[in-house]
Amino acid sequence: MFGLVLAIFSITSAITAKSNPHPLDPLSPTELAAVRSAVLASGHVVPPLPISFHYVGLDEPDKPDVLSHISATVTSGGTIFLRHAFVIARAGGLSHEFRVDITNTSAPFVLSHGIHGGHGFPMFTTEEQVAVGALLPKYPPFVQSVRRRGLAITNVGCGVFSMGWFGDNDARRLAKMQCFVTSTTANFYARPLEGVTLVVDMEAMAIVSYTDRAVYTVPKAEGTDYRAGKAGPPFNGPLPAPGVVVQPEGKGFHIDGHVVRWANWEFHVGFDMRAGTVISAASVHDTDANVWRRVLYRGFVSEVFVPYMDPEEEWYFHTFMDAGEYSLGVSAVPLQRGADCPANAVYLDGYYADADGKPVKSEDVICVFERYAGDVAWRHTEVGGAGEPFAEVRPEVTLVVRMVVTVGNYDYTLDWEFKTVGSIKTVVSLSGILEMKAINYTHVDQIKEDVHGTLISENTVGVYHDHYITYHMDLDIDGTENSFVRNTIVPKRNSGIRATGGALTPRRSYWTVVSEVNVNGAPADLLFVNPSKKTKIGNRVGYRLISAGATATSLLVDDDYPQRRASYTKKQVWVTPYNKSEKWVSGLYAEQSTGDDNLAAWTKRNRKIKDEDIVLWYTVGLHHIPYQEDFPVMPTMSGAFELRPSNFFEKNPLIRTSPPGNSPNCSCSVGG
Ligand SMILES: *[C@@H]1O[C@H](CO)[C@@H](O)[C@H](O)[C@H]1NC(C)=O
Ligand SMILES: *[C@@H]1O[C@H](CO)[C@@H](O)[C@H](O)[C@H]1NC(C)=O
Ligand SMILES: *[C@@H]1O[C@H](CO)[C@@H](O)[C@H](O)[C@H]1NC(C)=O
Ligand SMILES: *[C@@H]1O[C@H](CO)[C@@H](O)[C@H](O)[C@H]1NC(C)=O
Ligand SMILES: [Cu+2]
Repeated sequence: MFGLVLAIFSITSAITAKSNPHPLDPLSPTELAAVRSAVLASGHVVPPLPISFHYVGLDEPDKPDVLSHISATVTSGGTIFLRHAFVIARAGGLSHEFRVDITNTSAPFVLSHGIHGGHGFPMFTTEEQVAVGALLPKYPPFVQSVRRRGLAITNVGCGVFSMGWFGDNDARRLAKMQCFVTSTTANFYARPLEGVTLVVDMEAMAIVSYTDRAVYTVPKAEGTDYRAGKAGPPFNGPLPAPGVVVQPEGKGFHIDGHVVRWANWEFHVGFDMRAGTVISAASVHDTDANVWRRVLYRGFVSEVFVPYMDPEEEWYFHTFMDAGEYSLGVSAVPLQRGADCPANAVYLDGYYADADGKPVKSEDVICVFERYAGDVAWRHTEVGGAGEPFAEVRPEVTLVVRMVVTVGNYDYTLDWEFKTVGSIKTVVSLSGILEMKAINYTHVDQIKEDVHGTLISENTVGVYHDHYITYHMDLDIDGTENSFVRNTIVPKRNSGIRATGGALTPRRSYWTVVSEVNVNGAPADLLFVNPSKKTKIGNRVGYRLISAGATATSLLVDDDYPQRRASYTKKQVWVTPYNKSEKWVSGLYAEQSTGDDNLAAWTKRNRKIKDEDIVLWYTVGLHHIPYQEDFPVMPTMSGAFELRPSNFFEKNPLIRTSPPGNSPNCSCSVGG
């Protein structure tokens, strides 16, 4: 949510050469290095002008080319693709955009160069957040404020808080800084130096304004540290160690480069600095027809918007865009083996560019594992038929691709779960530490005014806030041209169904389904259908969207500034025609954005979405009212949605899954 950066990064020395990458493969360390040298050699930014790289990522080939590659690889070796990168770098107070050809990494060159003329700025770099923090101990008014609170400057640390946009025309790249007492507990978020706010110029690396509005008691350190060995005793009795996973026949999936094959699924796993995990070209095998059928062209988290509900001076601007301001990929952390992922997981690394443009390896940032949680995919026990009673049961085994992103205090676990029934389920789980406000109150009875949160400990308020995790889901249901259909459930009064004899049957009411192409309205199934593909008995081939909790939408007024920047959070579902450059729901330049380049602004063009290549934008939304159990660390809360085949297969595809027969002790399948 904000970056108090204490991380240490390892710079890769080992360079992995790869001869023929998949067109959607993320940039390799060699390619990242080639991008850097091409940009520096281009002459667009002449040394000694300092340049900092804020985004470097794959500029993927056009969709028809990628699709023809994917179908070509099935039969032949596939074509060799031009490899292009997209770069946003800051130099001379400007945001430079480069497109770089890195097909031959020994001879990379800049294809195009431009300067961003609109509102907003690229994501912060880790390095500038560290550098700006180093200014504070040398700033006399701040040293004075720290002393006034009876603290030593060495015991205080500050974080960079994006400051949003509140209608001003200041063209500078600014940020705010707020501070914490970092000594005596690892949980410095619980010990804010409330009342002190600095404004820093990220370009000039200078403090431009300073406020020490009021002194508040710093909450005590006792009881805040959550590290094992610091938090106890007493403890509950030990739980059995997790990760007891028995796979006597080995793993059921294969990873070839970035392509994962498992059960009836095949898909590509990529990594992007801004989005984190990118799932591409997911196809499901139709066993009856013996063909691979496309489902999802590209899916990723496009933005995580987190507005706080405290309008006071130190808090009103806490309206973070974690992807567009802090980078989810850069914030992805090494997964802890056997704890973040089970013992049977396989780990993948990610690579991104640091501020100097050099490749950074992020080790073990993605894990892939088969999950069996003791649940059932389908079952039936037959006792009523002829012959012996019998049971048929198929256990639910799924494949999970996981990343954990720690943006300052918050930890987001982002899962993509593939199911043999043909579903893709997306789960986001929130944990970590609340943003806390220091207050002089120690008991609820002392509070007479709205403190904009819950008193969760003495002198500590957990401030009300929202989380909006918006996914970009370019669905290609059995082909590119899809339509969005709403199967609305309509209650009816029985006024026409008559029994023999002419009188109405005794039923007074029922509900039925009306199909329409419309996004708003009553309870409904939302479907993505391929109008040119029908099942044998004539139903339109489709997938439906199932929300699994976390359906909050924004309650801010339309003309509130954070709401203008994230105006798309008023609706949970948006559908747009595919446009390669519309990836970032909050706009390409989200930091200090004004909302003129977000999803809601694009849709004003009123483009056709019927029988087109369409994209679903889905927001998992949570209103977060803190409770005392959220202190000193938060137990996990989750939100999810699922895309499930709906008249896509001729029948339940699980009929084609065999019972777990090779397990010697299993008696799950008797009879037939
Ligand atoms: C790549 O560039 C290098 C350096 O210019 C050149 O020697 C080499 O032949 C190029 N390779 C290909 C495949 O074009
Ligand atoms: C909070 O308490 C401290 C210590 O008693 C006091 O100095 C300060 O003025 C109080 N702050 C407010 C805003 O009341
Ligand atoms: C694609 O999106 C960009 C950015 O929103 C826009 O400038 C461009 O006009 C769009 N292209 C089409 C064909 O709609
Ligand atoms: C299978 O059954 C045998 C005999 O009852 C037992 O020793 C063994 O532990 C069982 N294996 C599993 C995986 O449950
Ligand atoms: Cu929260």
